[in-house]
Amino acid sequence: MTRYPVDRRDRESLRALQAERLRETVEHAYENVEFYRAALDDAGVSPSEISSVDDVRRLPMTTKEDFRDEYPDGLFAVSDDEIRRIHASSGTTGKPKIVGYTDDDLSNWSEVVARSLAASGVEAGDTVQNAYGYGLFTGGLGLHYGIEELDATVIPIGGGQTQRQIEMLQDLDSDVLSCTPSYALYVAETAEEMGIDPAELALSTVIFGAEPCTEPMRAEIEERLDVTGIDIYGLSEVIGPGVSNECHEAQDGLHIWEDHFLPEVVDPATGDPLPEGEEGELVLTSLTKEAVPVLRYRTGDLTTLNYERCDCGRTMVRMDNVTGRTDDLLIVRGVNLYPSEIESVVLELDEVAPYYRIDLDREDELDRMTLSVELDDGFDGSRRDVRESLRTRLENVLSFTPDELTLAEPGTLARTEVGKVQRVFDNR
Ligand code: DLL
Repeated sequence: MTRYPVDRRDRESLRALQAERLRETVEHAYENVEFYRAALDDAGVSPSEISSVDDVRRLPMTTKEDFRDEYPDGLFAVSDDEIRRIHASSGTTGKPKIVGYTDDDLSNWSEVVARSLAASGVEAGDTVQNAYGYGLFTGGLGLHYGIEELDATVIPIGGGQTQRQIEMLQDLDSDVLSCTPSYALYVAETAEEMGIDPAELALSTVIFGAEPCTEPMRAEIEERLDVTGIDIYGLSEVIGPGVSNECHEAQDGLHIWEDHFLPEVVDPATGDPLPEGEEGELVLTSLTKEAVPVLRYRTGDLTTLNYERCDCGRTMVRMDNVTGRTDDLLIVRGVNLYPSEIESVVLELDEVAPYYRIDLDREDELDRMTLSVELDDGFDGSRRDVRESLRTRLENVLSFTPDELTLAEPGTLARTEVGKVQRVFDNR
């Protein structure tokens, strides 16, 4: 009997637990973090007034800038000697966001990751090859301890060394690979180059996260590696991987582990909560965190919430998979575009490989976009036709045509072996 069975608890008792934990979290933050005390005082909210889940709406919001302003540990709520581990998320600019964990935080984290793995279909005794980066990034160690918590076997290989990675997959018959979606594709591609059919590997599941993955990209991973592709979501400021996870039974949205994280979806422009089912920015409040509690953290990730009962039996709310962030929005000559929308259009075409890049420049005060798309291995058709159908599709679906459309030879666009993939280069 697994220690992580499907959680079917009724929502009423879940909400009661959330209300109790919300109040404790607000009290803890108020008493121990100057930043929160000032913010709550400004908002005129006393922790003792928090009595229901809906009271979360009265709390002030926390942003990425707050983490940066309070660098390194201004948001810590416990003394240094209670901090057992530090992680950091590296932004592209400025100081990283530093987060800390107490003993209890680490065990809660392992538990939510173990739950995520169980929801992914991983069982005790399975072998999981963990190809997320180890180190300050939360992916490596976050997955690692969750795998052990589930009584599965972890291969802590980390990112990179792709040929060795594939030999391990082969020699140790790994059942599960955990890595970014772009790296999963790179593993498939490298295996093919080594003369190994990736579909012949023992792998049954890829648990991908840390980056957006559109449905055509998931389909590509599932087909080439002959696996079930499962999406895991999380962010350092809230804990790391394991905030939410898809279930393998339905693969229809990611269950948020609501006994630890309270979600809301808000209008990114106004911060106002949106009704269920409307897309907006995900805002998370931690319910059990000790070292770095977060109140209404604005994740920047776009999603929707769905409270309908899932086919798998789990009662916890589902979020849509995140394919965009508020700050991903590209405004090109007045047209609003998300890179994921471009990706979906590009990947629908059989003639192209799942590699592309978007370069934005400004020339004579005008925006200029170059879209580079890689041709599929073995392509021998007409480039003109491919270019034509890409242009037509982009125009029909997004009402947008790039200024330049480059078809790159198979294998020539940069691959990411370690860390997160970058596909947009905005030089404006
Ligand atoms: O990426 C934690 C993680 C590690 C999640 C391994 C899943 C697997 P950060 O480096 O702090 O933490 O980056 C968090 O990455 O706000 C999202 O924008 C993005 N992200 C994370 N998971 C997903 C996902 C880790 N499944 C930021 N789909 C988040 C889309 C994701 N985007």
